[in-house]
Amino acid sequence: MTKVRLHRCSYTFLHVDADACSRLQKALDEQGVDYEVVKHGFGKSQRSRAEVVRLSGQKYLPVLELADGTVYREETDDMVTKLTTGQLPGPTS
Ligand SMILES: N[C@@H](CCC(=O)N[C@@H](CS)C(=O)NCC(=O)O)C(=O)O
Repeated sequence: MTKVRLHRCSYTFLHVDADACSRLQKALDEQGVDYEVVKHGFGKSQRSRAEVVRLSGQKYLPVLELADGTVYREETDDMVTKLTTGQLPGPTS
């Protein structure tokens, strides 16, 4: 098992709920999950998000890599709901 990895956009100075990555990061903090941040540029193209596409099959962030290596991406509000209700598809520690 490894630490959870939060793949998020590089706009880490945005702490507003309009920002999807910030919403999930805030929820991880509130749940006390130990995670590391992996930043990706705010690219709009498939090419500039090649690493995200390779990992998750699509280009949007945030993406979570859970402690068992499971890669998880859905609409952010669904990710937050599953995190807070213990329904993530893998462990957080
Ligand atoms: N509706 C999506 C929006 C996700 C989203 O827009 N994420 C931003 C980063 S915070 C992104 O990846 N933007 C890249 C783009 O719009 O091409 C969600 O709630 O997950």
